[in-house]
Amino acid sequence: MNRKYLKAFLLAVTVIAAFVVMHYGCQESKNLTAGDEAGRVYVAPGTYDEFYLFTSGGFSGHIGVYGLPSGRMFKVIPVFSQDPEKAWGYSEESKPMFMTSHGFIPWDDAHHPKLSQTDGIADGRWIFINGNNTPRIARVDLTTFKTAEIIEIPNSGGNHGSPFLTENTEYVIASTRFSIPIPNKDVAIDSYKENFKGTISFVKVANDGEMDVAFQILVPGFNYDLAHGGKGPSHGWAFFTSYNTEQANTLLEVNASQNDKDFIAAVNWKKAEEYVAQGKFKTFNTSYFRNYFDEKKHMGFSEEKKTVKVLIPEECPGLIYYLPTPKSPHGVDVDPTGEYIAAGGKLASVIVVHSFSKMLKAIENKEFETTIDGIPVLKYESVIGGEVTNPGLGPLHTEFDGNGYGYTSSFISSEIVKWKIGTWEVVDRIPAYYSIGHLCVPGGDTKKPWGKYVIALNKITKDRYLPTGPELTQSAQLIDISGDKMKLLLDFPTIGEPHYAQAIPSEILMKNSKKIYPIEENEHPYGIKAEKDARVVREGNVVHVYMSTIRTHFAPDNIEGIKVGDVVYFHVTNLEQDWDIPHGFAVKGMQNSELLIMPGATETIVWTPLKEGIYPFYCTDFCSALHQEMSGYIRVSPKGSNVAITYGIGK
Ligand code: RUQ
Ligand code: CUA
Repeated sequence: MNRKYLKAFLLAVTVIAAFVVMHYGCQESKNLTAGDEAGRVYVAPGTYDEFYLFTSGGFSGHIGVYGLPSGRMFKVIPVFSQDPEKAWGYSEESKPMFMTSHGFIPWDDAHHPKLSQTDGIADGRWIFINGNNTPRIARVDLTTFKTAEIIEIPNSGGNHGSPFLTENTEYVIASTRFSIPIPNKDVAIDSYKENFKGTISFVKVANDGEMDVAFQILVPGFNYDLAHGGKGPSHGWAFFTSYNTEQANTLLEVNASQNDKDFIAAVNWKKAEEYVAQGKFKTFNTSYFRNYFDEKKHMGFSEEKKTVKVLIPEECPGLIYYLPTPKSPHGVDVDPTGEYIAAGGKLASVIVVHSFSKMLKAIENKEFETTIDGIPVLKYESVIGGEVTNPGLGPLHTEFDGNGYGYTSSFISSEIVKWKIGTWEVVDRIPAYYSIGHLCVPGGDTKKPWGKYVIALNKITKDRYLPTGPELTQSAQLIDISGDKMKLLLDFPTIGEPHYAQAIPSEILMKNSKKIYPIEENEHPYGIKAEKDARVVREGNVVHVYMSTIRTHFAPDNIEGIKVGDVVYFHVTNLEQDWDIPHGFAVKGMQNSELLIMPGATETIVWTPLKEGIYPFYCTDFCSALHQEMSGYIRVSPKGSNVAITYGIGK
């Protein structure tokens, strides 16, 4: 080969290499606009300035939606709690969403919002949240910001350790806060040790979001607290903290704080899938409900399920291991690389960080301390990756910034502590006002955190805000983490008690936000497509009012022939096809909430008039200059009167 050819050859090699690198590089940084068939959006890690923040409402049962960095509230999404503003839990269509095996339950305690993920990165399709009290998981659609599905978790005494996710939203996971007899039965409470058990549940999420309890694992009767799915190398595993390994059933504050170490349960869910496929499960009879909202029919549906697959650890070797963890651990958080599992300890003075690779080695070498109900307990020294030794008092939860640092909330000393992964040294700390519970870094529990901020979610705000009677607001604090030193930027109050929160760049959600429901796609059985179809139909003592709204009138707006004791269904269709033009509907003396009907939707509310007379009704949402004119009258006649049904508008 002469010189000239050699040169040309080398040039060609370089060009090909550059092309390969570029191509590979592109594959690596899938950007915002790319999506797969399931509609998942990939988001390049990078810098974003604006975020949506979703906070749990705790005992309010809602999700709060805020903007970051402004801290301004945009919306309250009713999930487990009735909301008369949106008729959530009052309208006929939404009532099925509250069905459980205990009947209609219009409230729950919502703790942990969790954004759906693809490749371990939040993808903006849905946000899940747990109902802690009557065990449930909800899925909220992030195109409509509306609760789309609620599934009850069977064989559970309370759903706190939930709804954490596996890397591609294969499963939402859940663990029992309280152990109970499984199946539940009437036993003496002090037979706890003999009769009470816990469960860990894996709820399958289909491509369209539909949830289904795939299997459960029966575990010893401890209290299971929080959870996280593995990622990267630990994808395929999920981690659950437990406390009360003493199995106390009274005065837990003393009796459940005896053991020096409790456990993190490490579950190999890929192995669980194999066991299920091999038929190694027991079928338990039970009852639980799945409720979902059909966006075309504009209606919720409820179905009861009667069996669930349960795996027993003793019969499934390799399914689950216990990692000893000091003093009633609370949060369990996996770092972006998937190697480190950080445990909060409500009563601990160190943050214990387990190493996933050491755990695998310890399992391989059978470095077990003992076995509990078929679950090997690994040796503490064999799994420990490091200890952060001065994290303040009562470390609870950790999030990560993607630059090699962890941020831990310490409840008792009321601060956020920043520490370095690997050296475990504390590099910065900032006080929280006061009593911080969870904290949130945008993407801080994913493979590629967006960083920039940490949000402190505080329980107590005494002397921070104007007094509001015996109860003061809870609050969030926005802290800049872009430099070496954390900097407090802003305080803002939150609705309910924020436990956890999740944030996602606004760009991802904004463009998917739904503006209207196309009226031609409205399949509500009592919906109408045009004002001319508005009518009133009597069927015995049931009256159906097919009503329409458009700026600025109802059709019909005069209705006669209703009688005391009738059951009147108002099916109100909003014919508007413009963004942000809902109409409201309220009747004087109706023992119910208003309706707030979105453009193109139909909603139904029931009224049983108790007294004869004239009843005004009106639109509650200031929709145009003639909003005050948007009203009508219903005439109610005595029972047995012969006033015929008549209705109309403009006559
Ligand atoms: S829990 S802090 Cu559900 Cu930590 Cu509230
Ligand atoms: Cu419609 Cu006000």
